[in-house]
Amino acid sequence: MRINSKEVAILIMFLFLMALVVPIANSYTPEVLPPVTSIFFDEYSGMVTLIAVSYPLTEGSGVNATYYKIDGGSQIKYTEPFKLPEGTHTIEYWSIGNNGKIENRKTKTFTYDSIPPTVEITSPKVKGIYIHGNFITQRIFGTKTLCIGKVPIEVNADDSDGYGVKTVFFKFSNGDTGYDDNATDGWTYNFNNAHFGELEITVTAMDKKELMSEPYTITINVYSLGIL
Ligand SMILES: [Ca+2]
Repeated sequence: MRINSKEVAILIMFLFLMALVVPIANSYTPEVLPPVTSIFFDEYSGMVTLIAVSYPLTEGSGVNATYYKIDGGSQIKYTEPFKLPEGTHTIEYWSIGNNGKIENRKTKTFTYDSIPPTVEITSPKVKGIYIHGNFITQRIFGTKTLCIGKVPIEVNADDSDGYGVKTVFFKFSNGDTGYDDNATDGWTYNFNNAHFGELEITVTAMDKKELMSEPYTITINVYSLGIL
């Protein structure tokens, strides 16, 4: 059989193309791929869901098992969504395919906060005497805090290891209200209106998940023209 130069050229071209195509085709062999695991966190219920998928979907070898660790603890086999403990935690998670391939471990940190903050009034102090907002002394007689002039209120608000306090609300028995949403100088409010006699002050704190504290109330005596 005679082979002319044109046929040789076609043959060389064919071999060249095969050399290119065959390795590409081989690199798509499904068995070499580990599964891919995704993590989902619901901040309201605190539930963590892991979903593992093997690729390619049409010829997937299937997922053998998914595992996770919370805060570097013991390895747990994932069987159903689980609840994150209160506070901030890091989850390490990975899956193993039926092909024996192990996914590289991934980590993700979440905070679960279901506990409202706590709040208390630290100033004016119980039985303190204040003039124009300055603490003067403790009362010896009488049981009630006395403020002559404005009433500077300081509050201690704490959200433990939750999302943190967002706003502190102030409510007064004369109908006044106020709030502080900037903690850089503490949680404070100045009552600076005209008032004579008993005044009930109620504070509540809201965390960044909008959970509200129990109210904290004190009753003081105020004599203020509302000008100082
Ligand atoms: Ca909280």
